[in-house]
Amino acid sequence: MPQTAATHTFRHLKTVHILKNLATKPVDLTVEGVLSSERIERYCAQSSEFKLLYGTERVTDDVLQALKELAHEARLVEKMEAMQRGDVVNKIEGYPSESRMVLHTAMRDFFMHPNEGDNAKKAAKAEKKECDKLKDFMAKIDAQGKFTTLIQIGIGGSDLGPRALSVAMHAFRKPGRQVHFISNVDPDDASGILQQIDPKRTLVVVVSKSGTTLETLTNEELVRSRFKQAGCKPEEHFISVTGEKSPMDNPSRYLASFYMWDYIGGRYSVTSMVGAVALTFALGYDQFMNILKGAHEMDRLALNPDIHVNLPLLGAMLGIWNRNFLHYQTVAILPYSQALLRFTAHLQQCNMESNGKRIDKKGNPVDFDTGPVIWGEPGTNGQHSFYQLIHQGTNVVPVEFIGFRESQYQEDLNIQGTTSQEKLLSNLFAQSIALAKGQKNDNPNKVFPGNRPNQILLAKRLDPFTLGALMSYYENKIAFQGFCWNINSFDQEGVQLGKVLANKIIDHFKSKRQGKKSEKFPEAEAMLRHLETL
Ligand code: G6Q
Repeated sequence: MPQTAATHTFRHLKTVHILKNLATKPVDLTVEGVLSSERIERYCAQSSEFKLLYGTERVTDDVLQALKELAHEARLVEKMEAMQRGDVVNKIEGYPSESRMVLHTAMRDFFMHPNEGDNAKKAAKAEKKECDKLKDFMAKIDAQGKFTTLIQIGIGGSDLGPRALSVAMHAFRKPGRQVHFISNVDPDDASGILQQIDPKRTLVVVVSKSGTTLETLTNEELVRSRFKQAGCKPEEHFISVTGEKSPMDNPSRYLASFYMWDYIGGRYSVTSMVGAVALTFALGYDQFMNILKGAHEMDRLALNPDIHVNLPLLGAMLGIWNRNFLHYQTVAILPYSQALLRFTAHLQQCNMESNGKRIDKKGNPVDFDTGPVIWGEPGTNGQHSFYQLIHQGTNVVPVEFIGFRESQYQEDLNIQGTTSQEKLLSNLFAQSIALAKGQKNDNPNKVFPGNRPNQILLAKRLDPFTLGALMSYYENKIAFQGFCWNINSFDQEGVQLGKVLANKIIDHFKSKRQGKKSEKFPEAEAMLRHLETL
């Protein structure tokens, strides 16, 4: 059967065979002279605010050409167009599945480009309405001057992205504004935050697309009860962000409600109201708009057919080379920026929930590797921790470094001839070169094998626009990889089984407390007995 964009099996694509051959003899970066300044100059792509330096990846012109052809053969840009215009791309053909559009890109598209589909335009219009509502609401909050603090309660996609961006933008906060997050159903999470705040001066935004998530509903009740104890009326402090008509869409319980829709996946929701409320409270509306503008610029780039301009596509194909042809199992994302402290955790969800899949879009098991394990921490801290394994361990870990020319606060000091920012960047470049080139030595313990692939994404300064673009770079890169593997990157069935079992165990706890009999669940009962005998 001829391969089409809709039905292709990754392994049967023509270019896959070319790449397989090329992978039998990838360039050896440890050979004297291979990692030259010309190579670093040459293997660099630049667009928007970013440069992607990939001379330290194990690629040659032939590999790049084949990756470009693979992207073309699998019609990746066409699929990105289909996603962004609002085709139903979140589905598994022939089986019950979410069957939804995927329109997070419309959340930052108030410009309505003429070639966009009606669905995308409708979604952008609906979001514009929410943004206008939010702008008015925040103007009132600012005028009142009552609230200095905001707590966001949510989990997964309703926590990780907003938290990562909020931490990343600390340097741009309005004076006196604090933002906290509560996500874990561990009661210590809420207690730890509640100790730090004054309820009278605190807004609480409860974020749940479904309005039914156990952790979020539990934490909401816990925080509501503490607010009541402190003499505050929750309906004067609590805001909800939820799906229209969800159980949380209840005006009597909230000061205000903002909406999101089923076509916004949780992990892709930070530019919707899910992130908007906390980020606008912390940074102001205009800076939140700058995040959206940066994200939008990268979304537009993701539609460019030229792989040297379309950075997310290039990043995606380099990842496919490492994953499917050099067969590496994990990817470390290592930002040389303290502000990106929580960014890798956000990307971990985005990546692993999207591309941790074992069937294709027709429900057939795949016979190739899909999404790698994603992990990481900011440098230079990581250097004093897990870099040992990356340099000399038995597993090769491709690395994606992220760096910025300037610091955010721009408060730096020249100590012994260099600023801290220069020291930070020197470390980044040193790691990249050391991983690629390695080191020969007579003492085996001092041998660095090298050929450890890595790339550097560089920008001038991590401001709201750049952060929006950086986030969108990764979102689009992940989508391209999913398109290439022909898997559905937009559902998350894999988290269901544990959730269902947890609810059964919760019922056990309840029945025991009430002295009632409950459904038999011997494995869980045995575990609970261990708990009781502690
Ligand atoms: C993300 C997932 C998941 C989700 C949370 C919270 O893509 O769907 O992480 O965001 O389970 O869900 P609610 O927003 O519905 O509470």
